[in-house]
Amino acid sequence: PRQDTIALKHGAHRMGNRTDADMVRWRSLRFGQFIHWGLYAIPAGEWNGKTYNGAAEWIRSWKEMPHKAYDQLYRQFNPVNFNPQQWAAQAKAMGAKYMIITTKHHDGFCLWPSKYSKYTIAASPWKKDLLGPMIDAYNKAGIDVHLYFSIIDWNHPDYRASLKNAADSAAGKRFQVFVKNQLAELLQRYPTIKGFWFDGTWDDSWKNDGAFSDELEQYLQALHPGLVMGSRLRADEKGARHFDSNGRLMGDYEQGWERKLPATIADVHGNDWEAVMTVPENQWGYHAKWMGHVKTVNEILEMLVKSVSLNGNFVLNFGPKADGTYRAEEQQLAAGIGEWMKVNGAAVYDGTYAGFEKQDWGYYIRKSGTDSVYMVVFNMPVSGSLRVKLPARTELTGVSMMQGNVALAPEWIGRNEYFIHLPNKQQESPMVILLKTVKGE
Ligand code: FHN
Repeated sequence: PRQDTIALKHGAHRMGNRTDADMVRWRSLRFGQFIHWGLYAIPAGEWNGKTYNGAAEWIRSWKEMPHKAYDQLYRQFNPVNFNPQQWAAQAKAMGAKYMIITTKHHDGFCLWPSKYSKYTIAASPWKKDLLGPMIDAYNKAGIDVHLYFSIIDWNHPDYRASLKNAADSAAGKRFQVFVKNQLAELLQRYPTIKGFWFDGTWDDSWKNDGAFSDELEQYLQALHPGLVMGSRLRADEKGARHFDSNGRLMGDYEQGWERKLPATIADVHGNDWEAVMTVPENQWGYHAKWMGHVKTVNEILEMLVKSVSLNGNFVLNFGPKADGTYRAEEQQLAAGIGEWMKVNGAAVYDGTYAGFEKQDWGYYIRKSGTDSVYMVVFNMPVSGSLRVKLPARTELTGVSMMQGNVALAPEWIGRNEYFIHLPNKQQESPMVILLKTVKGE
């Protein structure tokens, strides 16, 4: 093992990935749904007749939107069409195995009736808890739930981006107690949750107190053993985030892949990781007018498959409307992804890096710990012949198409290389071919 050069008290505490059952489960799920839902769904990217192109959930920070006006929106939040069973059924049909919900975004509004804040769902016309019914419905559908929690809190009087004097430091200490209380409250109220998804940890006040985030991580683990928490929570004592000052990952998985994916397996350094993706370019909360490119089913599937082929999880974001329903584009996308997953999902769940030489037609995914390797074809060659190059001392013992379970006869073309000639070169969605291999002498 590599020697650390810098002595750290609050750096990484573990070498390599977690191997316990909770983490093995998280890793096997591979496909998640992200939900950004909160007061920002009311203005939906528009204020006073003007459309704001930035992320809808950031509208409070738009100079033309007065904070006072935003902070009154809770008086209108009344999702009368919220149907948690329908939400969970849509996610399940899409093939998602876990879900991450914004309990509190940067605006500070809580979707649960927190006893530590007045700025919660309890004060809205809806009055009742939103998180509890949502978590129950998802769990009943067999979907794990993780809780998104923003450290940045635009509503809390004690939140400071930086601590400039003694009064700020005192406020900062009170704020830390508040954060700890809210997180313990969430664990106590919703004991089935599998992890926290922290965000808004980039301000100096947070980065410069590595001891606190370290202690917080350990505190939460002790309250709820097995909890999965990514690398956004902590900073080391030198202010390094995600990776400590020795380059070691802090937290259970690398959480820096936002709206981007690693290019090759070398980019993930053997760590667990997760990517989170928006449907348009950069909208998380509901925006009434999506501008620019909107990702298609096949584009999303390629990102999912690529992530799994590089040992990662992929999480697709949804931004429900203020009334509790989903926009048509998101419903159609979820249904389209689900159609493909129904036939081909076996290639995704419990998938890992295959260790085969990458080919231009697409991605290999190995079913964890087995000799089954899936080829997921996104770029069909004009020839219709897919080249497969096996690692040394590996033999191909079976080739079949997932759709219809049709056996195919590979052509040996020399050394460890084969062609798989496809009967039908047309494809409207990614084709999956299952290879059975054995290790020879
Ligand atoms: O500022 C937020 C943003 O609104 C959104 O929640 C994303 C999700 O990963 N996180 C932050 C930006 O990194």
